[in-house]
Amino acid sequence: MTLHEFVHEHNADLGEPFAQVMDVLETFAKTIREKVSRNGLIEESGDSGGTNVYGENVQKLDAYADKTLTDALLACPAIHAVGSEELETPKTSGNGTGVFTLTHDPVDGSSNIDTNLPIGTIFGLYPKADSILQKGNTQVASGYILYGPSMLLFYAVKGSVNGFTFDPERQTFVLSYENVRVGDKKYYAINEGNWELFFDAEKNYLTTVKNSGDFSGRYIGSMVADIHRTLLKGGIFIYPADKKHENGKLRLLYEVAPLSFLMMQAGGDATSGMTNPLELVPAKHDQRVPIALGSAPLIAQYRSFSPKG
Ligand code: P6P
Repeated sequence: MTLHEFVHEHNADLGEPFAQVMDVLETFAKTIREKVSRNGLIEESGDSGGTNVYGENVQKLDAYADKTLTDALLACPAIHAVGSEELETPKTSGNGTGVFTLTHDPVDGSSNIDTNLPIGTIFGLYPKADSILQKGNTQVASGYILYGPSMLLFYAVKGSVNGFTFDPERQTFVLSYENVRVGDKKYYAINEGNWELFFDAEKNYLTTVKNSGDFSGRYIGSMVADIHRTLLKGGIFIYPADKKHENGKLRLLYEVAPLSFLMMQAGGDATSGMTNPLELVPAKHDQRVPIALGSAPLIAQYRSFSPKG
């Protein structure tokens, strides 16, 4: 079953506008797959020499992907507004027909593209509202595209997560992971290079994890790839607050909320400090928050080390 067929059969409650958005995402994914597979040979390779609104280095692919996806969404009748990690302010379509706002991180982990590591696109879909600063639990859908050895698209709606693999012969995504539930393996994913920055809660937690002999460490440094492994195999992904990143590094609106919503629909859990990240109203579009997400028992164990836990 193709993605298009699946959406029409299983998400009819979200209507034709939802199917239109998923079609835009599939077309975008095919475009980026083309670029990623020829990195180093094309104009969109390497560093743009510019910086984004946060003063971070922008890869040419970041800028290309952001413009490509944002423009395609603004031309979609279903879209009222688009928020992008790369844009200072959201853009509205002005089409009068839009019923959704989509937030996206067009290329997450782009610093890994030059080493041929997996990178991803993250998206969250909300009912049309006056502001994009909405709680993550108002999302009607969220998901990611993973550009790896195969290209995957996973998305969640309330109560279910399904995954699709891109078939180059058919030039479309085909259902490959139905009704995904978070795995039960014990992988932990955290950048241990930040050990000296960690607060005692993380140091005590990691010491317990290592002494248990039950866990394996895995860290790719591309959030979509780390989250995808955590979803399929199980485990915990952590980007905590630390002495240098007082609110963590990852952005609530563009990374944390969509991936937490997806993990929870697969039976997993997520915590930002001691708070459910989906209950947080972003104070600003690029608000960063600490995050741990993964299988519920491992999140509960991590929470128990929090000073307030
Ligand atoms: P660090 C990539 O730059 C990213 O935004 C996420 O994809 C990833 O999880 C994180 O940052 C990695 O950050 O500090 O461990 O390199």
